[in-house]
Amino acid sequence: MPGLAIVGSQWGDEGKGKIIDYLAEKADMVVRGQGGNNAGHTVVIGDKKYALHLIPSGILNPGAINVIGNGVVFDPEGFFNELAVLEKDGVDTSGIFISDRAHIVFPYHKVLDGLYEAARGKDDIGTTKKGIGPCYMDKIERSGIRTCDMLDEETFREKLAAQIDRKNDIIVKLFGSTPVDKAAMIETFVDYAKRLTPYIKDTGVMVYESLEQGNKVLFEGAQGSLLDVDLGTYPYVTSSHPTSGGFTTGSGIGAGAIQEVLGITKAYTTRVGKGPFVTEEDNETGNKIRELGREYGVTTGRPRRCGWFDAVVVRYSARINGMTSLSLMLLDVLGEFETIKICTSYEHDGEQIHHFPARLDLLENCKPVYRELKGWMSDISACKTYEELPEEAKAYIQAIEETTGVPVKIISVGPRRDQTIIRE
Ligand code: 2SA
Ligand code: MG
Repeated sequence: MPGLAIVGSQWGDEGKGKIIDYLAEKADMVVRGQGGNNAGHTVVIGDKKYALHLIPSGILNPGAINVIGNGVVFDPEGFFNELAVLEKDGVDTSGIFISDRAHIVFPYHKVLDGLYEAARGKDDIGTTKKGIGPCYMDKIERSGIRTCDMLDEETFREKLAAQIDRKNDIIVKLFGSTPVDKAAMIETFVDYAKRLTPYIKDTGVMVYESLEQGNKVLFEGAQGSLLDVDLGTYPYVTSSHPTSGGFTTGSGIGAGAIQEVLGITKAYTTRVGKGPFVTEEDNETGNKIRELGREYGVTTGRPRRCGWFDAVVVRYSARINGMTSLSLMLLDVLGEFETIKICTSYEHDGEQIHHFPARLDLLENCKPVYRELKGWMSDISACKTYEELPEEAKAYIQAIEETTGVPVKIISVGPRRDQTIIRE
């Protein structure tokens, strides 16, 4: 820290929630800069498990300010549901602020998410159907509605009414589907607007001033780098920038504000939704990883596709994020494998590929080139230090450092806070 960015180095679900919660203990501020409640960040405290989607993972650490930045697409309904769960548990939620420049997700965005996906047929993206893509479409098209538009009731009513008419036109005329209820939606959102007013601030100023004061600010990435709309496996991506660059425009700070970039990496690879996945094990091995790692979506409950660690992916991720260190997650899950594989490069038509390619048709025909390592075949979930880890696990960590070019500073051997090994 002071400016520490935490990014997912694969396709999301690397365990960012756990590490952000862990590091948030020492942070003054935790900032989300992209995505929306398509994210699913799991934080385990004692025997309580929290699934956070929109609210930054710093919320479980009293004292930290939690900022939902301008680059986030903000779903009021999802926000209040999440808030209710936390408040029921006695979590102090007073330190949450929402950028006045954040775009709002409305129910028609969710309807359109479903309709666009259905229209793609077998070429669907496999979205979370949270309306994320359609909301970013409006933002880029320059017709979106922002939280600052909620602050004046009359303007908000006008803007929303006009937008609902436009969306209903598409829903009815283009898709032949049922229109959304205009009057009911306006009343619901006018009520949300009143309840949200105290949270809506110019958060860019708050983040800037906190950094100026020398505070520790943690930028919390959602999803993963390979889901970046520019740099990921397009079109099988999300509609935002889950890479370190996304934090500058997404929270209104300069690039120089980020001094460290911590890449969160699973000890294997998973992906939900469609798209190429070179090291996928769509077989017994993949099923075993899924069961041992409990690999099911936090937001949608979908089973995740599983496979071996892909160093081509993480090396690429390290480059596009400027990663300074890695946090290796879920290492304990690999404790029941005789042999563990790391993909060091791809092979395509007899040619070796070392840099992650743009072309999906090419990626789909790439074969993984593996380095095989001996598994440790033991339960490491009680290990407290690096020294306590079995030699085979240390060799695996070393191979990851070698093949990705990034030092592994944190190792996670279980979901709890005390199952975290910090290497000095
Ligand atoms: P969207 O809804 O437009 O963002 O979907 C586009 C693609 O992005 C993927 N995506 C995700 N991948 C992993 N984890 C995500 N969050 C949840 C979780 C997902 C869940 O933490 O488990 O519960 O299913 C997430 N959000 C979006 C998505 O699968 C599409 O490939
Ligand atoms: Mg997740």
